Amino acid sequence: MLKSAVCELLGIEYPVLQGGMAWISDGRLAAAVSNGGGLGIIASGNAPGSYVREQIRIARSLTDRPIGVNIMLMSPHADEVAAVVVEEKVPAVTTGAGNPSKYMEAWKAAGIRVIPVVASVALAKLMTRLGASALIAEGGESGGHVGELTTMVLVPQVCDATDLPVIAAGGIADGRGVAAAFMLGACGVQVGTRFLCAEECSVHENYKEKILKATDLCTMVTGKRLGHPVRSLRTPFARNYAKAEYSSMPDDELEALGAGALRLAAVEGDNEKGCFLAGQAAAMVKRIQPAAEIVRELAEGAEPILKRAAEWVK
Ligand code: TUI
Repeated sequence: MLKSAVCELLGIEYPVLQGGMAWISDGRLAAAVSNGGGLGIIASGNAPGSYVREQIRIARSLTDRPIGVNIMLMSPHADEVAAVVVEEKVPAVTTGAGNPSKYMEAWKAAGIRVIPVVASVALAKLMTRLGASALIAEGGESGGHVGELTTMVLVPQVCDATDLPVIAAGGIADGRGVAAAFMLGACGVQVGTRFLCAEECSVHENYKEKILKATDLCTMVTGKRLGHPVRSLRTPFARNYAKAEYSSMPDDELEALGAGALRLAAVEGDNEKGCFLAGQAAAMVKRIQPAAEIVRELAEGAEPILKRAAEWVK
């Protein structure tokens, strides 16, 4: 059985975390992942504290196992959500799209395991110094907000920069990816895109259908001009946005073009105006299946590969 320090740290069976996907990772999905032996994570996205509290309570009504909350640091409600996780005594918090330094002391004092996403060695070192419990090294193959580096080069460099457990993310959707992440020095994985097609994922059917139909070159990155690059499916919205980005459209108009597009995709399934965030591994998602089965396939799929790896050495 695939076991590592991440299992002990978080009190979970398999070293598999479900990524916090804005508008998508709710209490129901998180509970299903945790019941399957991974760590289910509720995404705060741009939602207010009251939404996050409600989802934590929903998750707790569905599982006794640990769950986590992801705090999107660019959210106008980040301060409020940061307080909610303390009040609700959430065992683990992950952060994304920024530097969580200002919250670290309060979270640690509340006994929360803090696991920031880092996209650079500098942030990995800073988070280690400030008392993070583990780090998520997320490469640009991932969906949503992306950094510059790929998983292949980021993970080993983050492992060299810290003594903390490193969880790899970005481009991992099956046991081969999990095994590769462990080979790079990680001792856990975070997976987002594959959980879009979990039975318990409440995202709109159109979203699931697009993921199932995705092929290798189906994603693209937009938003670099405004400093927030995001990877999404190559849909009419993404193409129009990319065109606008390379036009003389003023920044505020470009910003307005993107507003609300994540909700339109996840909740309304709007094929024209929605922004369908997804990682490059979308093409590797083959079917709708229970979250627990996904967790098990990821972990168990890595086992024979890691065992066989020694055969290469003569
Ligand atoms: O956060 C994510 N993925 C996301 S957040 C999101 S919501 C959103 N909506 C509109 C525009 C942008 C985002 C959708 N997907 N992943 C974690 C992640 N964090 N990836 C990269 C980073 C990151 C990048 C730079 C973390 C820290 C960082 O450093 C900032 C600093 O100040 O040092």
